[in-house]
Amino acid sequence: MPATSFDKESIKNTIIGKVQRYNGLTIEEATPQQIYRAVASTVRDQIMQKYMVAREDRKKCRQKRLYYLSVEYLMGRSMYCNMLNLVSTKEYTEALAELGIDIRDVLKEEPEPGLGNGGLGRLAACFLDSLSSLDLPAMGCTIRYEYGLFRQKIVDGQQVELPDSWLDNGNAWETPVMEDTCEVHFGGHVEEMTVNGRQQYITRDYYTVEAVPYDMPIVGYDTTNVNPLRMWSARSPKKLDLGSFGEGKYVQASEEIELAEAISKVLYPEDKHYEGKMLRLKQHYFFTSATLQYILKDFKKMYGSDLRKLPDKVVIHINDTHPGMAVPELMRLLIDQEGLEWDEAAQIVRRTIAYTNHTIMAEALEKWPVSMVQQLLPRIWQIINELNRRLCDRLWNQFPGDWDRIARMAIVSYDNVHMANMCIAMSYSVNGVSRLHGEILKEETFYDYNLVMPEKFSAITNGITHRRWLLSCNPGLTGLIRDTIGDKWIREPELLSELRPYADDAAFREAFAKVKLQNKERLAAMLRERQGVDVDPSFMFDVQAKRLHEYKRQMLNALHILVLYNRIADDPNFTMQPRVFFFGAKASPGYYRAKQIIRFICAISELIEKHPRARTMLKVVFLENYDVSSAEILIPAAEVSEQLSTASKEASGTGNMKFMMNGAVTIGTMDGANVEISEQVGMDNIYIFGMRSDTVRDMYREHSYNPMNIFETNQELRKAMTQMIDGTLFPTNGAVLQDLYHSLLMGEWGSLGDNYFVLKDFGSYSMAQRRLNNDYENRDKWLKMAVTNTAMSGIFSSDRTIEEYNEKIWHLQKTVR
Ligand code: 26Q
Repeated sequence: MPATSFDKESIKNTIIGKVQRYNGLTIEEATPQQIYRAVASTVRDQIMQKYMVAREDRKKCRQKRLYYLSVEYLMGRSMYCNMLNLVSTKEYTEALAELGIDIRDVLKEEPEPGLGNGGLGRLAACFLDSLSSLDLPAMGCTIRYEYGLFRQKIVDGQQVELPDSWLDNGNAWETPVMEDTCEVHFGGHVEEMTVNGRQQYITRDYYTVEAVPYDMPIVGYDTTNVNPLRMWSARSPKKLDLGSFGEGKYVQASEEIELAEAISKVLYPEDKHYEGKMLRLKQHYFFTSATLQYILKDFKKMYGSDLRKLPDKVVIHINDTHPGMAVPELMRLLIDQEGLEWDEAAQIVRRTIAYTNHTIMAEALEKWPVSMVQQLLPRIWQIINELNRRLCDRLWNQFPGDWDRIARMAIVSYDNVHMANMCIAMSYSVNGVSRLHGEILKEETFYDYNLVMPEKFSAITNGITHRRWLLSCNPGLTGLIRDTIGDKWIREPELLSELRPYADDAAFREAFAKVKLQNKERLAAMLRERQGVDVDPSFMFDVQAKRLHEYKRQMLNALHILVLYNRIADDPNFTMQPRVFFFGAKASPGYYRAKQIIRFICAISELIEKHPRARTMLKVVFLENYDVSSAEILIPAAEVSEQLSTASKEASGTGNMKFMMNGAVTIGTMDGANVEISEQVGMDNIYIFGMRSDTVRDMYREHSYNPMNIFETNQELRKAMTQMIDGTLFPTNGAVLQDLYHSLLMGEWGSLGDNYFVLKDFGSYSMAQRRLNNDYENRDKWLKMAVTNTAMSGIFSSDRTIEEYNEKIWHLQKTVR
């Protein structure tokens, strides 16, 4: 094995040399960005050595390979995790220190690739880390958006969106792979003809977009295994020629180029809200087609031209339905390019593709207007139509006359292509992301499919990489755990449970509390620097950080804070544990109500600041631009984790796991993975409140819920809600939150309002908060709970998740060397 770990001296010399060669400068003269680039390049050299070994291993072992397709990969910064996985953090930290550089200043220079919205994208990133660390052969595939998720600023208590141009200084980790550039075709029309007795389909008058791949190496923890993340960038095949300039066609030519390149320009900021936008469909097909072309090319190079062996050597996993065009695209390539018959091709597809569902929210289930698919992808449309015809034939035989059922299960119905139905019908595995979510998929969302093909359905609970979400982001706690139980848990995170007995060890608890306090101070310093806000680290730190959505119920939290404020303001004798409530949340720019909720939170924050006594016990901080990097500071500082989704709505949640692992205690509903968290820690170490998911589903079915009944009986809640519109929060304009207020009390389409049961669950939430507040006063009791949470979090490592996917779905062999 080649020497891949650098010692301190060689790291120092390499960095000095690179700054000299790249910039012609000494270390003292170089800017922080120049130093960052030199260090990144040094780390990359080390990874590239391993990458070469990994590619040789792959050629030798000829194992099956996983392609994980996702329109989002929320990677976060790479430098520190790469050092960690190279087991070189100490060497780099010391080498830089000897050059007079604080490693933290270097790390800050890295722009964060925010190529995702939230949970689904971050899950894909955790999966890559675990795949590499577990020596499994895989390639991540996505779009190389020039602009990631918008950067958020709060101006006058409102969200303002700014573009995220993360590529301005280049991306230190990627390499273009020009030789794998391929063409993706759009539009045109299909001509049918018979050639040598076989029906052929040729598309004419299409336009071409080139797909250029950029690979980012993902190194595993203490292994030579490196897997690429392949990011496809769109490029026009047209080059600006000066001739056309003279003919006055310059503008037209440059417009065409821009249209092609628009495909990978920007990530859509909508999370769980479907809109049939042409450009989005182009994005999805663009990266899926490029990926599939590459998969077949690589397969043929490695294993020859017998594509019937594809399912033995390739598994294509689609992260939700967004890459679902992989189904008809693989059919197209197998039939039109490789000359297979329909049935053969369909069988290969059904043995190669696996699908994960991430949401049951009806408005997020992807469907595309037939007219759009027809126009943009005429051959793909033919294939989808034929898939649908054959599926409906089969269903008709099985359920003669049952039109309703067939319409629910059809790929094409009511002039739309239903992506989930296509993915279920044409894949060999459909999985949910927590036990509860898996059950709901079978019992409700995909009830009919589960009846017909129950063997496909499973549930695999999500996970998070403990390397980023504990080792890297919480060095204090990592050090304490190492000193206490050694470091076997780093490879086998479930061994964190060896910490459990230490919950009863007073000295350990104090050490644990000391680490938490340091992390709170670190967060306080960041807030002072970034937002000019002062928080007192002796307050309890309570955090709700996730995308802004009505179903996640930031409203429940906000209304409760307003109730606490009123208790203080109305009763001079009222006291409580001083607490800071942190919110981190981006709202989709077009989601009016979500933006109103941000205004509500910011207005409560101001109201409290104006009250001299409330201010001594209560504070609300809206953390701007919540992203992976700020999560890495925020989560280790949290003592309370707010997981408030309406039961049945949050498929899993993964933030809940990150908080737990870092010793925060959860207050939450029995939803998604909260259910399994409560089983791990036991009901004494979590605050569960609210309706259970079966009750929620019954209430929806019965249309019987009327929030007005609660509004009329709960005085505290009524007062807080009234303050939304009576000028308390917005003295000059009482109407600001009118719509939000009304949404809680008045409904539309058969609902009587409050679609997510905020009022219904308020009483139970408020009681749970009361218990939590009292328990926090008992320091020993609280710390025992916190320690227990960290100790029982090992099962939520994405290493466990990936092992489960591999056992149940992928069946990959670990690389041996
Ligand atoms: C699709 C088509 C058109 C427009 C938008 C979309 C779209 C985009 C993003 C639909 C859904 C998403 C994102 C979904 C998501 O992040 N789901 C979360 O996935 C996590 C990982 O499994 C779970 O933990 C969360 O519970 C779930 O909400």
